[in-house]
Formats: sequence, structure tokens, C-alpha cells
Amino acid sequence: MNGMLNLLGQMRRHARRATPMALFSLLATLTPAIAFAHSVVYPKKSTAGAYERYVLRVPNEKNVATTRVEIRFPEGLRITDFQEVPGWTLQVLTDSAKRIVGAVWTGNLPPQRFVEFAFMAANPKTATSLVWPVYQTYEGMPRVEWTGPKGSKTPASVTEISPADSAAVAGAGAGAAAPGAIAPASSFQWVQWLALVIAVIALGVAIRPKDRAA
Ligand SMILES: [Cu+2]
Repeated sequence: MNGMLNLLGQMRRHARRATPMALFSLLATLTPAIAFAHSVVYPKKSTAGAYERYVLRVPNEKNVATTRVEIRFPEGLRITDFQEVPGWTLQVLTDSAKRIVGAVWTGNLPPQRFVEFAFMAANPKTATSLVWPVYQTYEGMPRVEWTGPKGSKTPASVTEISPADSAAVAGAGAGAAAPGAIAPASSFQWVQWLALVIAVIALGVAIRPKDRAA
């Protein structure tokens, strides 16, 4: 807290310099919101062993049509069936054991639209992270590969699968569920909020007319 007061004191002393700084903090705060325009599979959290309805949401972020969307399903997930999407043709990809390993939809998604592809799946029986590689093809352009790590330009969507009954697991003393896995996300949000608060205060300091010595 002392550090923050100190920082505010410095901002007050250099009000001019505080403006670009505040804008920078604001931008840094708003950037994660822009990331929501990525291709994402919802829900982002589910439960081990559950029968879940997943939805792949694909936005068109360019000025030409998206014509093809491919997804690869994470291992341990058992896909059962797909929702019919008007205007889109579905090709189901299977391996030699007839397990469904992916899906390809072909159709036409104009700019400024998004399309949603839903499918039903039986979750893995144990806690894990499901990573969803998605390949989005735009007309006459190299495909966009949503396969990168979190925070990258084209990250793969991830769904966290938690143990079927966390309370029971904790009671049984089986500590394998690593509750710490959730911590980085929430502490990141905390940092975002702090950045927003600092940015707003700094803007106020910067905009306030200078006190004239009477
Ligand atoms: Cu995006």
C-alpha cells in the first residue's frame, strides 16, 4: 500500500507524465477483453465424468468470409453427436478405432458475424485440462491456427475439468486435484482490477486543474 501511495504521490508531482501512463494502464486493462473475439469452446469449466454440451464459437475477424472450420478433440473426451447448423456441412473425423477425433464444418461466415457449433461429449473421468486446437480458414488466405499457448495471438481454447466431487475428494485426502491450478487466473484478474483502479485515479490526478498558489 505504501508503494501505491508513493506512486500516486509521484503522479501528482508529474501530472503531465501521468496522462500517457494512465492511458497505458487503461489499455493494458482493456486488452484481455479484446481477446474474447478468439475462437473459443464453451464452457471453460466442466466436471469429470459429466455429459457436457460444448459450443465452439468462431468469430469472423477479417473482411473476407470464413469458409472452413476444423476442430481436433482432446484425448480422453468421448464425442457422441453434433448439433445441426443450417448452411454448414459437417464432416466427422475418426481414427482407425472409430473414435471421433475431429470435425470439419464448411460453409460461409460473412465478416462481423460469428457462428456456433455445438456437440455433446462425455468428459474424461479424472481432472484434466482439455485443449481444443481449432483451424479457421478464410477465403483466399492462409488458415488461422488457434493452437497457441494462453496469452498468445491465436491461443487454443482450454476447458478445465475439475474432479467429480471436490468435497468428497478433499475429505478422502486425495490431494491430486491441485486446487492451485485455478490461482493464476484469479490473481491475474486481481491484477487487472488493480490496474484499472490505478488508471482511473491517475486519470483523475492528471485531469484535475493545477492548484494555483493563492
Ligand atoms: Cu480474436
